[in-house]
Amino acid sequence: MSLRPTATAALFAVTMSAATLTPAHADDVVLGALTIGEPWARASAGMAQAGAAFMTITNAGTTDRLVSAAADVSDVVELHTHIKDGDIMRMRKIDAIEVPGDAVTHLQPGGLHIMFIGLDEPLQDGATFPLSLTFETAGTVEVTVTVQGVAAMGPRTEHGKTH
Ligand SMILES: [Cu+2]
Repeated sequence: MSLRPTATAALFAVTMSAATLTPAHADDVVLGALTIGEPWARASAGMAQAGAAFMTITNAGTTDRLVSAAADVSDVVELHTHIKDGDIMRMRKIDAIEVPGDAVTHLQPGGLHIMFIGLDEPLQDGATFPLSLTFETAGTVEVTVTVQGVAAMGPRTEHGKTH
């Protein structure tokens, strides 16, 4: 049995997934081979000093890296991931978020995210703010983050507690 048809089919499947998993929305932002979909943040709970933004990044080209993010909502903006430390998921600052080619990278609660530390004021449900994203290859683009409810996407991560 030849491996070739299988490999070809797998490659096709991966390519198709990048094109079909994330339907285009009116507010998607395209930057070269990248499509940034539905950037959102969770509203601050009480006096939380930190917040996070999430989105999908669909890459129809070759592997790229998100190397920095900037916004005016906090003292510091960092790229974060979660690592498992025993039974506890902890956040960790990383230098870049890898965005593989022909794939969709999800920034989501409990995983990769953009972290806002030292919020100027609480993120209010329904508010929007500009977020600048800089990719190693594709360059810089500004997206609009929409703040959703405190419980959006489930209560899985509690940023205030893990920092
Ligand atoms: Cu974080």
